[in-house]
Amino acid sequence: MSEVTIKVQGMSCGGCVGNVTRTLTSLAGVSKAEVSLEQASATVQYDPEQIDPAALRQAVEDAGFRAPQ
Ligand code: 9UX
Repeated sequence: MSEVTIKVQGMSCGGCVGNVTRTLTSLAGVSKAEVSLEQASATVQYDPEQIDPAALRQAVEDAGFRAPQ
């Protein structure tokens, strides 16, 4: 299992945190996601054989948020 912290911009309330958390944890290979509104970030535990940080960022973007590198 690997861990990465990605930037997540554009979250404005706890509902957004829930949306991003659900988006990330629904991905195959993701076991845990800790999303912080204050830090504008998400720390994700994932299986590097199934998914990578670029795909995590793309999923966040597809959910309507910004995930710059
Ligand atoms: Mo809050 Mo976010 O009212 O996707 S849920 S703005």
